[in-house]
Amino acid sequence: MAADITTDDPITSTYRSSHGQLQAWVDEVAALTKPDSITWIEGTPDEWTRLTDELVEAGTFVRLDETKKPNSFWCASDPTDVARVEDRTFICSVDESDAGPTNNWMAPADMKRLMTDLYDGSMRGRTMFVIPFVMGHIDSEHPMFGVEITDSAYVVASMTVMARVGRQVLDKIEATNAAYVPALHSVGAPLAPGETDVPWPCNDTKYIVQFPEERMIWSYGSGYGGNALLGKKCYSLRIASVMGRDEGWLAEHMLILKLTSPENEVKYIAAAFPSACGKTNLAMVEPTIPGWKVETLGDDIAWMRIGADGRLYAVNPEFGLFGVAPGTGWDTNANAMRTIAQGNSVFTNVALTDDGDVWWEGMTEDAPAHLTDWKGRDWTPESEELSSHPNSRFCTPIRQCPILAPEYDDPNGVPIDAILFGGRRKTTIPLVTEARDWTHGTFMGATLSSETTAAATGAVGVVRRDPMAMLPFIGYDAGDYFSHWISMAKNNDESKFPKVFYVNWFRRDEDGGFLWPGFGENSRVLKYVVERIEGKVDAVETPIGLVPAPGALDTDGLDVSDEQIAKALAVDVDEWKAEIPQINDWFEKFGDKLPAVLWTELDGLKARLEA
Ligand code: GTP
Ligand code: SPV
Ligand code: MN
Repeated sequence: MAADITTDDPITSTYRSSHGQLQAWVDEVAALTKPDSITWIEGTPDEWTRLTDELVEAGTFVRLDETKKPNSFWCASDPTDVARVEDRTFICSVDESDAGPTNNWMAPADMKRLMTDLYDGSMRGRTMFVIPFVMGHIDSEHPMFGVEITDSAYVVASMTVMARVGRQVLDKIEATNAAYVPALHSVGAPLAPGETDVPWPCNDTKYIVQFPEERMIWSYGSGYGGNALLGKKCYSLRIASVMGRDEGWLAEHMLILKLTSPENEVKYIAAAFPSACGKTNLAMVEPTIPGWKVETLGDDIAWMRIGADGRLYAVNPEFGLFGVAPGTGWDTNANAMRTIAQGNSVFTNVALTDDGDVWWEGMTEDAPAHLTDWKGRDWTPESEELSSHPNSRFCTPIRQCPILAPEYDDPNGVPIDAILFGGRRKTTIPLVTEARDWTHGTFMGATLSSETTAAATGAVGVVRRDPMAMLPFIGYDAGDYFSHWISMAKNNDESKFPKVFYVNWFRRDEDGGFLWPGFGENSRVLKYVVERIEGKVDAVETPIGLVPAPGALDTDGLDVSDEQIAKALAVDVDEWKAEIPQINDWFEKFGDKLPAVLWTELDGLKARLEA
């Protein structure tokens, strides 16, 4: 089936597509980037073996011990290429106003000129891989196809885990002459003849670019996850959010979980927390309360559409987990540990143990006596630096998750009962607050704030507004995005919509300790959410929304003082008054685009705080 091409093209290719427009694009990219050869990705186990062997040979991968992590690899990036680069990320809409005040913008023609220069010859000495992929189910009503062209074998291996890729996808694209999102990626490190490669080629110049009207992605200079695995944030959030705006659905930075009560009542919950703020952990949580069961549907991205019954249905478009490694251990996230234990995974920027396994801070209480750190240096518990980069990641197939819900395979998704917003805030934000209605819930999402994390380059621990945990991922004007959220309930039956809650696992006491134990104990908040939906427990009105009535939150068996729980739940009017001018400044950014009802929400909040 994979026939060698017989044209006078000097670049060899393993295949020529019958999809004329796709083949023309591949030819055009090859003519520009000038790779040595072109490999179309089939998605077979043999191909995975060949690729990963080559990555080991190249020094990019170290094969882990087969008895510890079968078919798995350790990888260290260039120390400068470890996270998403938000300041290098652009929404190149035709009109600048469509990118809105939260995105970087450049005119599409200017960006294309600039990047065409960068791409010219950028794949010299390398293989150009063509990865046909689909986000979500291949047999869904409207499969969401993409094709990533990349000169990075690391990206191919990672995309093979994170998305459904290969021959079957290409067959369907060709058979249906389907539209697809073209996604071009180059690490920007051409090799001169005879030049030896480095383990992690990349370029100091980086551009992560979305062309929303053309539904097209161009990425240059970085090999890191969100910058380079273009099906993930670039397609499934930035481009998909624009599609959702145009077509009446939502693409969100949300986990999806299934919660079953001791009475066997099932609820589906989606939750938006900013990067490195707890989605993977909550998606796989092991409840500490007896009889409650959580199953996983997704840990990062949810696409949500109104179903025939008027409810909001969510699917996870991804095929793998790209999770934060540090803090993941048997005590905090045993299901993630069980998932990676099955192997078939890539670990980037964690530490390597002397017996061919991986380790990171938080995996076990005691660190091994000796490690190779993420920068390849000897490491001991006495070392000054962390063994693993704070944004080091495991990349692992979601099918290996032992608590994957069977509904993961349903292309129609699951009907969402509750949406949680949350962030990392040391102060102000209580453990759980319930919105009065969808508009108030949208206000909570639109004003969501969180301390920045290592998931993006730049300062860590700085409080910023991160609306719906989508600040770096909204592919258009954020004011229009808020309007889209408001219109979802206007154009549909709000009574069938999920209830909205705002949670904060990260509030601190005077000594800097967490007030709430988090992790498995977060199941208590999930239980409260379900019991609120079912009208089984009471809540109390406060200026910011509804909070648990005394006794409504199940704290049975929790080893935390009542006083501390009260602090975690408290609505401090003075702290909230200090929040008002910040929300005001934030809203001002959006000018006329901010839905008037959000100003009304803010006015109401102000008035209630003053009362
Ligand atoms: P992205 O993949 O970047 O979108 O992040 P995520 O939201 O999936 O974050 P993840 O669940 O990987 O958590 C990031 C960090 O927060 C990890 O170090 C976790 O150990 C830590 N964390 C998660 N849940 C809790 C919690 O309930 N309490 C505390 N204190 N830390 C938590
Ligand atoms: C995030 O930063 O929110 C991630 C990791 O989930 S990345 O895919 O790199 O964006
Ligand atoms: Mn994420």
